Amino acid sequence: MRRASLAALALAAAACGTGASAPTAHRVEIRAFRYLPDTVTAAPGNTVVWTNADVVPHTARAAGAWDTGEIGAAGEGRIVAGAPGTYRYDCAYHPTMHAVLVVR
Ligand SMILES: [Cu+2]
Repeated sequence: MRRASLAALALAAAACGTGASAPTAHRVEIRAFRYLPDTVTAAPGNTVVWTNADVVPHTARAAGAWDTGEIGAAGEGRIVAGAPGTYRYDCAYHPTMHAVLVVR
C-alpha cells in the first residue's frame, strides 16, 4: 500500500513538470510621454510589451535593431528581445522620449 502511494505521488510530480513554461514578458507603460520604467532588463527570447496610456500614438524603436511601429492610444506594441546589448530607444514622434532596454 505504501509503495503504491509513493508511485502515485511520483506520477503526480512528473505531470507537473511536463508543461512548457510561457515566455517571460516585460511590460513598459507609456504615460504622459514617458516610458515607465525607463530601464528594463530582459533575457534573449523574452517578450517586451509597451502599452500606451496616452491619447496620442507613440512608438518604441532602437535604431538598427528593432521598432514596434505605431502604438495607438490604448494600444500595445511588442518585440522579442534578440542579441545581448544595451539598446537606447526613443519614440519616432516625440524626440524627448527616451529609455533603455538591456538584453543579457
Ligand atoms: Cu511618442
